Amino acid sequence: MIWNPDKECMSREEMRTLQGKRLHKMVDYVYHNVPFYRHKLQALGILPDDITTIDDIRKLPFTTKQDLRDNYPFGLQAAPMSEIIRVHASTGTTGKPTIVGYTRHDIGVWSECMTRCLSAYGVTRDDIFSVAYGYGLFTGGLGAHYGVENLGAAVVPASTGNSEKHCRLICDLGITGIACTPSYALYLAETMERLGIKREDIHLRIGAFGAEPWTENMRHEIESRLGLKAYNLYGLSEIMGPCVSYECSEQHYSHINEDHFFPEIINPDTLKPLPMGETGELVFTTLTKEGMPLLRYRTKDLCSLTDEPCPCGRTSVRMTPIVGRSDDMLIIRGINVFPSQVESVILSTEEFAPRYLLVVDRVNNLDTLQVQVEVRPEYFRGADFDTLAPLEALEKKLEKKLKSVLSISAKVQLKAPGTIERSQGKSKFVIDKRHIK
Ligand code: DLL
Repeated sequence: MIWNPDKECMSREEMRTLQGKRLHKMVDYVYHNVPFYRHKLQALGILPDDITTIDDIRKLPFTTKQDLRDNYPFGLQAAPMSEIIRVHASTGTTGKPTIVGYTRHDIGVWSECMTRCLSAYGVTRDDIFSVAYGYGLFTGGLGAHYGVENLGAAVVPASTGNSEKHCRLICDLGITGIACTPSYALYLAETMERLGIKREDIHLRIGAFGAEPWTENMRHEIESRLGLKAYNLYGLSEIMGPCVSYECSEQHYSHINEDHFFPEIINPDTLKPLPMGETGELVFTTLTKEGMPLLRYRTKDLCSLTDEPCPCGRTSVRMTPIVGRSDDMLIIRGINVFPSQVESVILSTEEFAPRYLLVVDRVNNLDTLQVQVEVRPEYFRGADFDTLAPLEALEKKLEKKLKSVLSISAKVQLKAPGTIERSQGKSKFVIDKRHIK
């Protein structure tokens, strides 16, 4: 079902007119409420009245994750704190998270956009829908939750962890829909098999999967093991959370809620906009956000856009699946991890040399992270490296620190000085064995 045909099926001209009006309002709003943007616009000699159509967006400056970091925690917030009713956080590149504040209006827009996604997947008021994204600072849990409630289906806030109990509930309550990362869906399938729950015992029919890249092969595997139809759900905290784009029944790319989030594709090196169909970095401008509006935010996600009509009747621009990143961010168990975060933890611990290697793998459908790191020669005494108790304590110390910074567990493997391979050219800090691209 199309939840909001007025917006989802607007003619292209109407949509562009609406986007132009909203962009003008947005630029005026940030000019008067966010000194960071006022200074940037002033430096470019741009006044809000210079922005009248959506094509004028190309005159505006870009915003990066570094800008968010430099203005931590609330520097890019436009609304006064008295208007903020929710705060989420996402991973920063070196430890400081990105903080996003939402006004009541923002939470309303988020719920509406998330409801459009669920509706496109075929969720109805009769469904019992389990949300198994993490609840908390991560936007996945509460973001999906509000959409399900707004649609009128029954939400089961399962969150992550406690997988056995969750599997039993799926079976006992006759849960019909689920939202989680695609890798967690496979893990749940495996848990059910272990518990002896068969496909005939469960009634799942729809899955809303995202927060990490996934392939057609994964889609087929999830669908055949859980007996449901698996749909893509895309989003990012800086722009809103889950709800930015969604697949319809055609499952041919994801419709963008572009009356709220205006997409562009740029060449990440020249920053020049690319035409429809060309792959580059996805950039979003929020058109209606009050809490932390962003102009031309560089997502670092690589994909392309199409405005060809979709047989489903929606007229919105669609994005292809994410084919990679223009930075080195990894997504491990749905959590964003930057090698630079690991590096900053290592460098803040005097026993370690700045020589490390991250090994990411997928074991029984769960992502694993191993951090190999060299111990400084002065801390590395003796020949039999592996059996030295003080080094074990050191290992545990680093694991604890990494867990608190990354929010996921990493297995640390200490290495003797000089044993992590030095490369001739570019240093290789990450080995990703998962083959999900
Ligand atoms: O992952 C929001 C979300 C929650 C989306 C639940 C979908 C479902 P962040 O933690 O800020 O927000 O991470 C955003 O995750 O820039 C992409 O690199 C990646 N990502 C999110 N959805 C998808 C997807 C949430 N469907 C970053 N396919 C984004 C591929 C995705 N990558």
